Amino acid sequence: MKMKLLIFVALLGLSLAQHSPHTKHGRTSIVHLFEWRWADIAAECERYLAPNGYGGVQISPPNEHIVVSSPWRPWWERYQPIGYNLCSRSGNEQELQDMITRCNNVGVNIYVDAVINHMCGSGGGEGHHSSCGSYFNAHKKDFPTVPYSAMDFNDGKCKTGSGNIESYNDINQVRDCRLVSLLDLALEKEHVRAKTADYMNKLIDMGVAGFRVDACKHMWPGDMKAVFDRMHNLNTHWFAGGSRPFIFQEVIDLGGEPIQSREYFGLGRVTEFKYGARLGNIVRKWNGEKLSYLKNWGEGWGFMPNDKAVVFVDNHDNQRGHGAGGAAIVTFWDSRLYKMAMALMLAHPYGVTRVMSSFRWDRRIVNGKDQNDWMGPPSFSNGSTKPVPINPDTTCGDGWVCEHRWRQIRNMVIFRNVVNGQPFSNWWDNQSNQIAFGRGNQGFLVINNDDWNLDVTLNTGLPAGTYCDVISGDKNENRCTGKQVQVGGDGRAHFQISNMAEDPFMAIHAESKLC
Ligand code: QV4
Ligand code: CA
Repeated sequence: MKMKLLIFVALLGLSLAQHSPHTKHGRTSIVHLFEWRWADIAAECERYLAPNGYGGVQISPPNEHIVVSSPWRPWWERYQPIGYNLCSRSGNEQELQDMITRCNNVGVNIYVDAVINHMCGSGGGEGHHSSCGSYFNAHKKDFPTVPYSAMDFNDGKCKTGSGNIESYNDINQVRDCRLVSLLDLALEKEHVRAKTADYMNKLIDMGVAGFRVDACKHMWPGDMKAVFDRMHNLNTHWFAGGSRPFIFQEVIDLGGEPIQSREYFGLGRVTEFKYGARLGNIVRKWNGEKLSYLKNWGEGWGFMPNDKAVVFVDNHDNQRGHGAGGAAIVTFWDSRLYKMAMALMLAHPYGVTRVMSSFRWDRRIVNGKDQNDWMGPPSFSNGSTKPVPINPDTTCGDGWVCEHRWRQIRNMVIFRNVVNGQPFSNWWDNQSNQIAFGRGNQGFLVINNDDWNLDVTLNTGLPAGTYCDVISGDKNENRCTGKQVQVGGDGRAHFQISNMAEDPFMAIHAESKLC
């Protein structure tokens, strides 16, 4: 009996471990540096992410991928692996290792986007048009650098006429057929399990802290478990002995499909796509939604359990109409609402938060569809990705948006670190689109998304003092560069926010208090 209990506790500990991002120094958020080169990420860890409290970086897939020339070098070519050599549009293996080392040395974790459901599209052709020039033959399903051959794919199991997923209502086809023609790996096979696990282990040994696992809806949880159970513990040069890799699984579950997020909770965290879709509707005030409805935001909205969720306002897919969420999703293109949504997410205790960092493209929406949703990162004419130049005012140049450097977003990332572990508290709303809430006695956020001014005295829960609003400015040498807030001995403070303000919200926290 006792033995059984011990085994149960051990198993629970083992699986729960893959839910921790292992972020250091009280840092809580991850940033997705979409399509950045390894050399730029290494520099960004040292010069910006560590000093500003970012806990980790989600990187684009580092493995060898197909090179697509029609359309010209789309961003999505990296979701078509042709092998596991660590040589991609972002750089080679040596640059990858240098980035992992330098980021780890300043306490910023690296999470790899692992594409293990499939290889390239069935129409990917034959030849050396891959990021390191390795030969492959999509028609014969021959990927010699792994190696994979025809018998490593699911085609025999898929029962649809096209060989592609035709209905998301049929669990078997979602998992055994091809997602948009991508050659579907047979993860039930020992050889495929061994090769995918070797790939992940190589990265773990290099020092990564975990994985964003692509297309998990399209893999059987049992097969994934077999792969993940082979994962090494994290490299003890940077992580405590016995640390399991952080796993967060891309499953798009907006409800209404037979495959549900909860099937994956045992393996790690899961992306909560309802979060950004609902939040977009709220800040846009669509369908009669209002900020006051956020009072029970989180599990109260039917989202997955807090300790299973990775949350985000937008991701690299739905910011351009791929994946899920549709037009409700707010992105850097709607910067005013975007900053507001990001502040809400970062102030609210629910989930592990991921910040999106994008590149600009020639967005051209015709009948609701972006004609240029394929466009790749800022590149030279030969297709190689441009470096990220930093302007004197700390913004990024050459088409890199760097949302993570926007003052309002960066300061809310710091806010989240300061209030970490504190309860959701002191909620106030006007039954419309003016709301406020705090996090214990450490931080307080006020938002006005109504079409009239906000003018109200609220209980902040904070100790008496003068605080800098970290949305309109910073605390700099014990002075505020933006607005100030006076909190009285009773914890109350007066707030005024114009509905015309570019940023109609304010945030104060323990570390923005003047001495
Ligand atoms: C096209 C047709 C197919 C046709 C095929 C014929 O669409 O119907 O059979 O040609 O050859 C690209 C193209 C796509 C093309 C396909 C294969 O866009 O038109 O098929 O390549 O050549 C990204 C992009 C996809 C892209 C893919 C591979 O979003 O457009 O496909 O990369 O390059 C679902 C999933 C979810 C997924 C989401 C987008 O459940 O898992 O869709 N999200 C993840 C990633 C995403 C990535 C993939 C999965 C695939 O976040 O970025 O897709 O790795 O909801
Ligand atoms: Ca599959």
